[in-house]
Amino acid sequence: MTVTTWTVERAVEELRAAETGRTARRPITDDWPELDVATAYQVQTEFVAARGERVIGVKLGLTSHAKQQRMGIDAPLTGWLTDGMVLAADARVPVGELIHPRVEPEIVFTLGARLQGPGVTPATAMAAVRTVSAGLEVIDSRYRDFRFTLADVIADNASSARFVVGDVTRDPRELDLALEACVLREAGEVVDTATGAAVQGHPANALALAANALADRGLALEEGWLVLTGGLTDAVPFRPGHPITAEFTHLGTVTVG
Ligand code: 0L1
Ligand code: MG
Repeated sequence: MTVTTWTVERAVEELRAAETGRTARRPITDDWPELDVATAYQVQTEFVAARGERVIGVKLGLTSHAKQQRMGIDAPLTGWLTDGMVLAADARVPVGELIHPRVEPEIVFTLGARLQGPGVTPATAMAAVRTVSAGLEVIDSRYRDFRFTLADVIADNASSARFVVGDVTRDPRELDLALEACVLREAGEVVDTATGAAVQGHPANALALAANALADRGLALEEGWLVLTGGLTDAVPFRPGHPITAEFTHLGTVTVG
């Protein structure tokens, strides 16, 4: 009989192998059912560190009802953004480096001040925001068929892969981000619509949530960082030759092709 011991290091190796080998695996919790949320965040930190890239921000995942329902998980989570994940505007999705990418529209904050919980409110969160932009996130679960538990997806850095931020920057105090509308198109056809209210009622709530969740681990959001507040709609499977475009009311249009 072979007894396999699971550790944070082992989980990181398995996820890294799936990512670099472009081979989706079964959920880690199938083999390590004891993996809890706190340990999963340790895996996440080490998994991201293994990329050898610079952390430039934070993403929230599963902040909208549409995404929670689709993934069968009713709790938001955070992940790390690195400089290696950035795509230029109108960039091609690097399908040769990914497993099964999906694309989702995001409202993106750039922070003008450090934001540290606990006790961050939506108002104090927004006071730390320098600008708001539109974005598209390319997610790519390292798990087969995007099937996972909350602990699995936390360990997998919230399915992070790539993202693009639009070149329109606005002062968020000039806009009602709950009412900011987004039309998502695939190859020109409308596939979904949403407003910023889909993100926890208002993206400011997601930002406060991120600051307070990081504080539980002794961490903070740093000045200059980007925060992807979570997909407004469900993510659309990316098909080469079918560009995905998010058109926002005031934040401009972002495309990946
Ligand atoms: O950005 C996201 O909302 C992704 C969170 C992880 C769940 C998923 O893979 O959709
Ligand atoms: Mg997202």
